[in-house]
Amino acid sequence: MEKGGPDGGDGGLGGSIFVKANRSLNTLNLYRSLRRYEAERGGGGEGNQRHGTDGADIVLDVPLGTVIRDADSGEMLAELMADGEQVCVARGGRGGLGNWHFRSSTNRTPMHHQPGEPGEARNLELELKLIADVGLVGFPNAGKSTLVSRVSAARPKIANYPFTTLEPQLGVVPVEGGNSFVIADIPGLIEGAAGGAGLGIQFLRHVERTRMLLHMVDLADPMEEPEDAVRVIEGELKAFSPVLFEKPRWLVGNKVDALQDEDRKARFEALCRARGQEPILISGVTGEGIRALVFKLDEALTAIPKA
Ligand SMILES: Nc1nc2c(ncn2[C@@H]2O[C@H](COP(=O)(O)OP(=O)(O)OP(=O)(O)O)[C@@H](O)[C@H]2O)c(=O)[nH]1
Ligand SMILES: [Mg+2]
Repeated sequence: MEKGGPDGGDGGLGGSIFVKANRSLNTLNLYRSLRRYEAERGGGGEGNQRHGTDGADIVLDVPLGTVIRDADSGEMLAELMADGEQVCVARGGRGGLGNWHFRSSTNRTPMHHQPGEPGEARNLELELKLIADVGLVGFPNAGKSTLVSRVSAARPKIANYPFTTLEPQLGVVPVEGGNSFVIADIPGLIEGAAGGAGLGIQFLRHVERTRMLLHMVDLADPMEEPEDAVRVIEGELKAFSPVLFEKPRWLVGNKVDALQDEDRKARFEALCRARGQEPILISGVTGEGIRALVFKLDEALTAIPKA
């Protein structure tokens, strides 16, 4: 300052990084490609007592159900469950104090300043746990995605070969009368999935918190016996988690429009009855039995508390 001391203003705050739950998202795909985020630096203080501008924050939107961990320590930082919920994952640095800051009645020409402090930097791991009410399990090609496309607005890929579904997908199922519930389509399981066969069972963690499971059994496949479908899938569920295995689970016989062999259907019905379950027979293609299934699910869900 002319005829005075230094007049440097304080530096601005560095921007912080937040992670925020946004209900309109349903994947973390964005973070597969863009992996590094840096919030804006705080502006430097300037002469004439000018305060530096604060750096802008960054908000990373993620779907509900995202679990955030420190990738280095493994510590869980947050689990974002509600729309708009957010957590600061890296705090911006503090701006430095300019020499103007240190003026006083006894020191009108302060020559010192205090440097700012760097912001936090950390490696994060984001994991999406879908929060669905109903999870679909079954062999590949059983018709899981077809059912989801039939009962919800979700449009999972459907094709006549195994492992069409490579990523879990959610659908919201409207129920007549105004209710709705969320169904989760996951990749098919095969024998040995727990040991890594096929796509493995890592996708089962996406249905860990569902309230119940539907196990789709293809009744039209001449190569597939309903007894095997039940035994194999149950084995894999058990290997993955006893909690998952204990969830309410209904067998659903699919493709009744294309039965090759009535006997297979009869054996499926017997299997259901032996478990104390009323047989559920549907066709994802013609829609047979689906309205009734949605009603039954809605009714059952009202009696099962949310996880
Ligand atoms: N005839 C008949 N075909 C069906 C029915 N449901 C599904 N399909 C057919 O079965 C094939 C597999 O259907 P998807 O819905 O992709 O099966 P998925 O269980 O999701 O299979 P993955 O994703 O590979 O595990 C497709 O060709 C469907 O058109 C049905 O009710 N009747
Ligand atoms: Mg599928």
